[in-house]
Amino acid sequence: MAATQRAPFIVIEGLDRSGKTTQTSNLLVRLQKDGKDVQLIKFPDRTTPIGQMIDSYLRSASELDDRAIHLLFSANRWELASTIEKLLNSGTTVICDRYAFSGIAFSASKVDASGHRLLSYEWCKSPDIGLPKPDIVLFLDITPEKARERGGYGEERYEKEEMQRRVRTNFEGIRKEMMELESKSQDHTLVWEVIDAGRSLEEVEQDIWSHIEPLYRSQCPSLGRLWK
Ligand code: FDM
Repeated sequence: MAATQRAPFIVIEGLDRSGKTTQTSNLLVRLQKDGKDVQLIKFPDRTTPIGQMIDSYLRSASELDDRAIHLLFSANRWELASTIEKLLNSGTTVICDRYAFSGIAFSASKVDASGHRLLSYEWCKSPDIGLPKPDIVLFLDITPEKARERGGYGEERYEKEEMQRRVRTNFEGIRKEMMELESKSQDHTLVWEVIDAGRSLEEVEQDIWSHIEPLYRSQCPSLGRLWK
């Protein structure tokens, strides 16, 4: 009997109002229609006990130290890391709606009253070192102006224009660092695509598909570890 091939690990990251939720579920349906075994995991996963603490914090129903909440977001990924690995190795594609990159981009965007960064980039990165490494990150990018046109931001804690601007800049910094690391590494396994999410739903969906379909044409390498 032939060994099961590892399935692709897809991460979708994006700014508020980028259509991330719609695009993620459309991708899920498209892969299923294509006959793929696929599972969607959303971070934060608000269903676990850790996820419930995160949910309460995001809705401003509770307060937590900035470091404590950052570590909870990371712990919420670690509690699913072995499940993700098992799914991938048994041939099930995993799509994560947000992952460690959101963890850094958001926490490192927090500032005090004088605008000084509260948590350093390196500190934010460290608890996620060693998590399963995705094959592809699709970053759904939208300008704050376009987001405003789409009706502005929602009610949760980080949904403020200034915060979203800093998050956008941080995502770009993370992309650059990832690409530098990849170019130095032996395996070149991670691809990071910036998707212009200011276009129509159909155009964005097509663009996403053009990056996902090729993943199934070749064999996935053995699963890597983030920042290792
Ligand atoms: N968020 C999400 C973080 O601050 N850190 C993380 O590690 C993750 C995964 O939680 F504002 C933030 C990003 C966003 C909020 O995400 C909830 P959704 O996609 O809007 O539910």
